[in-house]
Amino acid sequence: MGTALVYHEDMTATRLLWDDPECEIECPERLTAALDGLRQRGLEERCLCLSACEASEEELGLVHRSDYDSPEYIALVRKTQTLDKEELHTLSKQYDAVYFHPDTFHCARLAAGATLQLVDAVLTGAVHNGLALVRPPGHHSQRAAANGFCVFNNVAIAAQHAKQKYGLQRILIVDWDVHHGQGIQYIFNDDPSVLYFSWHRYEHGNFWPFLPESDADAVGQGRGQGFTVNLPWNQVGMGNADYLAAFLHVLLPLAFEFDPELVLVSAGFDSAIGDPEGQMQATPECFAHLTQLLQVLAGGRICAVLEGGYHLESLAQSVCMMVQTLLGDPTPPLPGLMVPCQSALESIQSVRTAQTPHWTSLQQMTVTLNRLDVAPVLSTSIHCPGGRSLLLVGESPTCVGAEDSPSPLLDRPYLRPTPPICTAVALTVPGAALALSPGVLHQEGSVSREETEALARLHRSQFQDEDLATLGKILYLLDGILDGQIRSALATTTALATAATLDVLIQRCLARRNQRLLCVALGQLDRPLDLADDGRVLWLNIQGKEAAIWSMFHFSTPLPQTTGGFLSLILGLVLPLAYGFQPDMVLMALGPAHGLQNAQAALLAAMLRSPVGGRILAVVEEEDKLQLARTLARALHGETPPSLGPFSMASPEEIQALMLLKAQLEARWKLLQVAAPPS
Ligand code: Q9C
Ligand code: ZN
Repeated sequence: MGTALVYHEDMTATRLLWDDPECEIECPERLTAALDGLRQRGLEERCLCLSACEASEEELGLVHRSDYDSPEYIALVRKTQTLDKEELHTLSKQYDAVYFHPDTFHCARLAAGATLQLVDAVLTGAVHNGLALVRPPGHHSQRAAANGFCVFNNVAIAAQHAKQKYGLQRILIVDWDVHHGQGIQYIFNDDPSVLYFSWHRYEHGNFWPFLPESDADAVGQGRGQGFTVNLPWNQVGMGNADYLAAFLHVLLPLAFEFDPELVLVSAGFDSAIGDPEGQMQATPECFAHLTQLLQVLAGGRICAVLEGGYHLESLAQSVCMMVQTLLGDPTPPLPGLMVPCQSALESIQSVRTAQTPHWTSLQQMTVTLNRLDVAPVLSTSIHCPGGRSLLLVGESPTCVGAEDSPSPLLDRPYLRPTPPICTAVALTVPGAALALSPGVLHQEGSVSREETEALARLHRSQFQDEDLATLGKILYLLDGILDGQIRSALATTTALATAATLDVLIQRCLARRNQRLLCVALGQLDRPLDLADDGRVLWLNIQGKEAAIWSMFHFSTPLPQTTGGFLSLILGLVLPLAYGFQPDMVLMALGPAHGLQNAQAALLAAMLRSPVGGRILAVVEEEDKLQLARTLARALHGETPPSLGPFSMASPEEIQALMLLKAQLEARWKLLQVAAPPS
């Protein structure tokens, strides 16, 4: 099971035959640049490469079927094969931002066919996921019209195919191209089986294709209401924090509630830095993170299909980022301050408001908002480790346009050799034969007895002899992660030793000059008494009934009992904090009475991997059934976590606790915001 890459060289054939500044950016080099990038980084050879075949006219007809009023669109495109240059030019001018070439029909059929092959490969289980590298793109194409360089709507055809041939009932389309895929929106406007999400440069309607239906208040029609989700960007210069905020606060809550069986990505990279069309600022690494966040959905069944992307270097790097993430490589760190801009927050707020009538996960948040007595913010000037400048309350930055040359941001050597990717497991349970997945290894090494004892001295009373042996093994795992020898690890501890173990691990991390450590402690694990509050450790305890806040770095929150509440906790609190803090590693400890179900623990671990590049050490008490350890080890290793079960709405108490905490922490952790502060 791996990643498919679907391509055919013939798709480089179509090109612009006359002068047209608007269309010249859609050039054959887009495909060769992307493919060269994949080859140079050794990514192509790690994929299952499939050679694209043309879609049949019957398959194209899944979307481009004729009706009584309009002439046959497919026949019209077929005819372009025989037209001369002048006739092609004349026909092209009848559409908005389109050019035809004698090879257009062949290329467009290959593009649609490649997309169908990818969906077949994923839905038959031949691969986990994949990318179709295609030209021409598809998302602007409409039932009987070419538009915006698009001839046939590759992704829409694939969605219809998945419904018809495989009986799928819920398909999510994520369109991260910088333009609105209005073609996809029209095709599924009244269809509740396809959830279409698009963000796009909009500038209050002043950017192509200048449509009112690209705004946030277009939500679909009839039974399809709420299944079109538009997030219009009203300024250029949106960056990594803005894109992440959109995923955490808009797309993912709805996607979890929708519970798709397949995710199709209209993967346009004109939303990346350097692109002349988009003028945005998101760096290529951002697409690794967006991809990994989607991997928890639909059992990891992701089919990405190239749409736009016109800065060749930025396009190639972004494609590589996506493919290496599909292959399971850890996410690289995201550069930049994790602070969404004012305009992005306004857009996020407007789409959440427009979608609230249609989504329980958004309704639960507004129920208590009005009744919330927001306590005064603790402090607005917090020491910031690592010398990064801090923004104070109310200071959301405004977005800036792309610099003339994005090269400083494209030149970073973020394609380091990939460290060995493995998850190590150390178990205290004697003889526990834990059937592990490939790539998950049993680890028997240990830090020396002397060193372990020295580290444990402060907590000596709490360590029995056998606990010390366990501690030595766990410290060995921790060192392995810090040294980059292993990616993530799981260890079991004996009863009562978890809290003391956690203390020692924290001290060890700090002593090893870790810049920042995120501790997620579940259950009855008290905050270590000597825990420094200098911003190097972010301590989040999930337990009990009440939220408590000691500082901007130390706080606790109850464990929600509903799936809705649990998802809000992860998407609305834990991940924004983790992305804002940018830790070097995560310690995740499941202590006494943690109350987490296996699927919840797995989802938490799986999603924490993204902000920390996979560097997680999980510690579990051995009383927990071994099934928990197994599920957790798999999630740490990158397998898609099991489903949480049916969506249940959060209780008012759960939301109240979450909102209170968020309201106080927002001053320091700007990614928590879901609305723009009053300006
Ligand atoms: N400067 C795709 O990315 N021209 N199509 C807009 C605004 C049309 C984009 C002009 C852009 C079409 C697939
Ligand atoms: Zn585009």
